[in-house]
Amino acid sequence: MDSLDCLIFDVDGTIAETEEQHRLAFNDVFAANRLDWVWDQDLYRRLLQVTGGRERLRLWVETVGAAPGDFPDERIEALHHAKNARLGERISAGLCLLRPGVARLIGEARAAGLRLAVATTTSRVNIQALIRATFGREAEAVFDTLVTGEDVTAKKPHPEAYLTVLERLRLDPTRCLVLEDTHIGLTAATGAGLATVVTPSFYSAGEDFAAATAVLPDLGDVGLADLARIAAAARA
Ligand code: XBP
Repeated sequence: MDSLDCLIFDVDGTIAETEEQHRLAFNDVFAANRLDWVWDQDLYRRLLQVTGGRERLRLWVETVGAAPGDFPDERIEALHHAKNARLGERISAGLCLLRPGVARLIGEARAAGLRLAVATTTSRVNIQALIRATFGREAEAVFDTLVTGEDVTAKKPHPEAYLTVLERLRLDPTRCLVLEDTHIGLTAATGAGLATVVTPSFYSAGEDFAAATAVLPDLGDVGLADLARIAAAARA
């Protein structure tokens, strides 16, 4: 394709509305561990300002003023691991559907010879579970590279995840387009010099997307040619 070599997808909120399932999985694990914590949607929206489930949990423990020593790193790690296992069950049960247009665009991009990448701060097992449940294939077979939370030292809004995609696939940033859903993700992508289309999600609606190349309600009516035009206009 003339103006595009690669589409780079964020995961949570962009490929699918997964954040609500993350929230419910956290709550399941809190209850199973007799922790008197319930994250409602308003609270979770605020907690999402910290990317990474482990980091979010650590911030929460500090916020509630838990006794020092009650939550060493190993306990946070165990809770986070249990949350991802619970999330995996929810995803396998079909509770996370792809957002409109995502599967079609991925197919169109592949057919046109574009490369496909993921840049996410979520754990690798989560994207693997999501792609298995929704595409019936392994994530590594759908995307040319997956940069996940385990692959970076600085999570979004730091641009490292996007810079790592560019480096791994040896891409020219001006010939790529990012699909994101949050202000934090947009900051990470633009920080790497990438044009970005934002499709706001349940938890990010109303955030500041002024830095986006385009803001669209979803990808349902968007073809690859539309994305190529958006990328070309960003370069002009
Ligand atoms: C969104 C996130 C993630 C998930 C939690 O990432 O902030 O941290 O909420 O995932 P992105 P983990 O939008 O970059 O996909 O618990 O696996 O860290």
